[in-house]
Amino acid sequence: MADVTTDTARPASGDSQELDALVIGAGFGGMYQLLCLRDRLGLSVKALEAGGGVGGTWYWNRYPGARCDTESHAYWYTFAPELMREWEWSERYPGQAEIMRYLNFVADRFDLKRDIQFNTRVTSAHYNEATNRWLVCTENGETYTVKFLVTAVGCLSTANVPNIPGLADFKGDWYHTGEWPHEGVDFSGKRVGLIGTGSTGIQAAPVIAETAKHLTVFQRTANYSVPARNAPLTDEFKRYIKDNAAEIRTATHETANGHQFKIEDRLALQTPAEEREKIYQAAWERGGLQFRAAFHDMMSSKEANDTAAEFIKNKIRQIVKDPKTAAILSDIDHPYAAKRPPIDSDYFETFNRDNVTLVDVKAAPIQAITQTGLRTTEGEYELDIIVFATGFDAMTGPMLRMDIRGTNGTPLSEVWAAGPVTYLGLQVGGFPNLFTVTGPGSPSVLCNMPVAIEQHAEWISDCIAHMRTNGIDRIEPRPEAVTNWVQQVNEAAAATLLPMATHSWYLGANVPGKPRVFMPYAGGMARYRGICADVAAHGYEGFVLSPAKVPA
Ligand code: N01
Repeated sequence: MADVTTDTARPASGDSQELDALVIGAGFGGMYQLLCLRDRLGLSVKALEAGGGVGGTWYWNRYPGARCDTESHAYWYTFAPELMREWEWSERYPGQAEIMRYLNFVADRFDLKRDIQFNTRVTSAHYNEATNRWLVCTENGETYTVKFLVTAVGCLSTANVPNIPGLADFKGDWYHTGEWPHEGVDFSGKRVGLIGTGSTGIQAAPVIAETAKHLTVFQRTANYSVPARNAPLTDEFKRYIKDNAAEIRTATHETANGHQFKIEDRLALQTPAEEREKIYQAAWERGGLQFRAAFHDMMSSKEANDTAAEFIKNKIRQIVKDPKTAAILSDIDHPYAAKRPPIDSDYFETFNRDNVTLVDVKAAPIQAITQTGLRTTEGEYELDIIVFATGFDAMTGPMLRMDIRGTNGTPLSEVWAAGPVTYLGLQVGGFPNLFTVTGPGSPSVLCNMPVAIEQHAEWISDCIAHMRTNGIDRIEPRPEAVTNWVQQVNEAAAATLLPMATHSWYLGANVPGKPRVFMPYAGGMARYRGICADVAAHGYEGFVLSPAKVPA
């Protein structure tokens, strides 16, 4: 067992604060977990948050065009009916600023901020087997000794800035979208280079193009996108939300992705071509992520998926006037929605602007960033600003950047060396009383996040309540339960087309050297919810529950 007093988790100064529980993070997940543990269980608990305010992902991702891809009436907390009555969204998809207002409203409404310590980054968490406590250290040198540790660190909170030679010499300014300056960035009169065409780049490009002198989009992998069709909510729809809040909540609990819409039962391959085209056209006009729900076989049959892929590729060719640009944008190498499908507001239309250029960096890779711009194998592009919309070290990155050690001082990085292994995405073997909100192995990023978060936070607090009622002090998964769950995660992914996007961040393929393992559980949120409920109903099957040690 590691001696926690002699390693990096040693208190730097002063006494360690003792609490029942500590939550790391104060985004959607951390805020609700804090509320559950403090207000429902009555624990002494605090949340530590690296940012200067609540919001998590939304606190950091302030890039131009940042907006949620989930419709607002499904992107909120549903645990309190009064909250759903009191809050009113203004648009079909909430923008970053409105989500921040919402999360601050919730934090104030439930007086959460008094137990959140901001500007506090956790650097390490070491488990002490003798005391059955976690010793948690922060960058500021504070330490906490807690029985329960819950990480709510988000799945997409570790920015991935690619290691392109020469970045340090660049004389202009550069930014990663996930660490955007609070004061914003003025693009007017500037030559801007945007690297990355995932959901973020696709949201940002049209907005940057509005004010930049010139925008050059560097595309490595062409991507699908469907119009979002964002618009202000009508009074009638706002009334519908208020009158049907409970039904909307139930719907999000019953669907595979935690959205309010169901995946249609009909099959693309059994639908006559003309009718299928009409269905896709209607879904295109309606807009949004619901496009992928148009047919049941879209994510399980490549042939069915091809019909959706071809429909979108044709749309790109119709929208983009320059045939060469249209060809590069529509040369997509993976099935539709095998990578997270973006939705957009005028993304493809942006390439019809005089001040926007597309550069294919798959054909001519980026070689270096120079003092004055960026060089590919085909030439140099003069730039004043570079925007990296290059994604995140997703799911495992936020956990592994902390020095987390379990029993015997074993580092989490060692246990996850070949990819994340968890039981239900909730716990890791050998890390007792450590819970992960939307951890790898749970539906997480394949689900509408607040829905996944509420289920996790409630399951975790129910589990801790069960422990307290039954004199149980320690919980961790059995090795065979972990092995079995990892197999289920793999099988669930294999039953879909998701692994066919071999360069996706779902597989960790966007970060050099990261193990290629499909990380989220693709079996569907509704099914997962049932599995977790069954596990709890059967006395936390698959977990080892140990009573408090009798003093010697
Ligand atoms: O990141 P990504 P993202 N040279 O990893 C490219 C969520 N989200 O921030 O595909 C050149 O998807 C990379 O190219 P390739 C959502 O879950 C939600 O866009 O690796 N290019 C790709 O094009 C989403 O999936 C919302 O070949 C490089 C891009 O950068 C997740 O966040 C909004 C490169 C990265 O795409 C991440 O999306 C936005 C290099 N060296 C995002 N390295 C809402 O719902 C990377 N790329 C609001």
